[in-house]
Amino acid sequence: MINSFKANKIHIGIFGKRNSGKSTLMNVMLGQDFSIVSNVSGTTTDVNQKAMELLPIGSVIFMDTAGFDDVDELGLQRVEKTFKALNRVDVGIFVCDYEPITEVEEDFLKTLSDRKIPILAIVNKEDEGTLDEKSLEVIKKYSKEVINLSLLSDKDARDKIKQGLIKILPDEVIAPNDALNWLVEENDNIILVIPIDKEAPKDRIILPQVQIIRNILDKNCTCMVCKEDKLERVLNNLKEKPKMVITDSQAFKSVSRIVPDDISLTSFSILFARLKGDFQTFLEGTDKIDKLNENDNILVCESCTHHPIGDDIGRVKIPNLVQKYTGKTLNFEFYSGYDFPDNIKNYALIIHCGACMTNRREMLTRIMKAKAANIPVTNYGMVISKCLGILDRAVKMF
Ligand SMILES: Nc1nc2c(ncn2[C@@H]2O[C@H](COP(=O)(O)OP(=O)(O)OP(=O)(O)O)[C@@H](O)[C@H]2O)c(=O)[nH]1
Ligand code: SF4
Ligand SMILES: [Mg+2]
Repeated sequence: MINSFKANKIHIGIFGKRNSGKSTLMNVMLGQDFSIVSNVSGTTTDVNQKAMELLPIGSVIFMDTAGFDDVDELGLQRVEKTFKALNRVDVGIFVCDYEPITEVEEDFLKTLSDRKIPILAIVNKEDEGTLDEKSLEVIKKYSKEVINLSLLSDKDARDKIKQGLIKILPDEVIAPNDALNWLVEENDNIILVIPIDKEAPKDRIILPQVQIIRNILDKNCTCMVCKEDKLERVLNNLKEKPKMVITDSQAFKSVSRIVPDDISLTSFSILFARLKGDFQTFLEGTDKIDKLNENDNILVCESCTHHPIGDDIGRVKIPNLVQKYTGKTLNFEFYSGYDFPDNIKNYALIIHCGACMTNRREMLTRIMKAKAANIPVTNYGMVISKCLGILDRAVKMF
């Protein structure tokens, strides 16, 4: 399953004139000495690429390239390779320093822009000098975002670049709308379990469930929908084993008893953790529940002011579940709305809602704020599964 993710990695090309700091940037992002860095102009002679999991954005491939201003015969061949790399990139990081922008640099920016490749411009070596206003204007003309920094001395360089990427990545790259990607194949049967209790909205089913049904149909799979008390009957009546069962988190415990171990089982909110946030970050954040201390402060955060399936999941059910699971008394604070609180440093954990009313870019910005403050963050679905002791099963298929 994991291998099939490769084709879908976000390709990030690093471009710039020789010695601007491209390889340094690559190493900063990778957190390791991968590309050779030196003050000799033209050190990188080929396209060096490396895949990584760039939390919270997802799977990416960074591509370090040779400077596009190389001039001798061999240099021109290198430049050709750099230009060829443009065919593979989803987004370009343009690296320059404080020296005035040259014609070659402007031409390259124009090429990226003509090809509709979003540009994040990094004006590097801030420790040594500042770029003139005229050059800055040229860069701004072509770039979606410009960041001044020093890759060598700025400790936050990596986070600043990640934030820049979150801002400029195209919607379809940063927020795929297919929650079932890589999980099902054509003709698979999928069962959805939707409890209709007093909290369910009248005469309709909620947006995340509708979206999953649409995803199932788009994949030419078959979708069966039932309440939890009918699940056993549906399973018994099926001639073919279903590929997966997806349940509302609140029914997870009873559903997990009914669904045999050889059938994948997960919840709507865990599927949405991939679409609206970052699965890995949330999974790591969930670990914090085991390390909570008495009286720790926990922020329960909802992206909108109204929850369509009753207002007590965040305020009552999650706090009760976490306290019962940990056996500790914890202080829960609640926040709902389109903004995110500025001061989060006093929280031991942030538990976020499924974020169905917001987009992934917004969620990633929140995750980055939490990461910058070193606060673990997770979501409702993962917390519920964890506290019910079924998280391992719910995430097994990913
Ligand atoms: N002062 C200063 N020097 C930097 C900074 N970032 C990179 N350098 C230095 O600039 C030089 C070139 O860095 P590289 O990362 O090799 O640059 P490059 O763009 O990959 O160069 P080529 O591969 O030759 O095209 C090295 O000596 C780096 O240490 C910075 O923020 N400040
Ligand atoms: S955005 Fe959050 S709080 Fe609002 S309906 Fe969706 S899951 Fe509930
Ligand atoms: Mg280099």
